[in-house]
Amino acid sequence: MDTSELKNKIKNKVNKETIKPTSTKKKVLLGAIIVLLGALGLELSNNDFSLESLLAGNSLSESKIIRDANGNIDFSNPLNVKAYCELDTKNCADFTTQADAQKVFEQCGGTSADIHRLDGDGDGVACESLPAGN
Ligand SMILES: [Ca+2]
Repeated sequence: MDTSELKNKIKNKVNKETIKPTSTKKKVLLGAIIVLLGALGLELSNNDFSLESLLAGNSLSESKIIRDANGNIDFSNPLNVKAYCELDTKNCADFTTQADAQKVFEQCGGTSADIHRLDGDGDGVACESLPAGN
């Protein structure tokens, strides 16, 4: 092995080692972007996943919203409670009726655990400003 060959070998090694961290960072960034776009896609396509739950690091299955035959969120499933009640993700504007808001408010623990702050005045009635519903 002559000197120039050795030089080249060292040069290649140095290049590899200087490039590697950057390319790993890029991969991680790209991965993060893909995950975010994927999560956004789930949200936009109105699939039953809680984006907020995903972003908080919960898995896809933990973030899935399970509904009953009538399309209502099934709070008997603990995963729904996790996806809906562990983070402040809802406002009164997210509900069509007071009854819907009341349901989430109560399922998430009512007045003592009003994570979404749906009952600002603390009287146990969530989102009084919304139409009653049924
Ligand atoms: Ca209230």
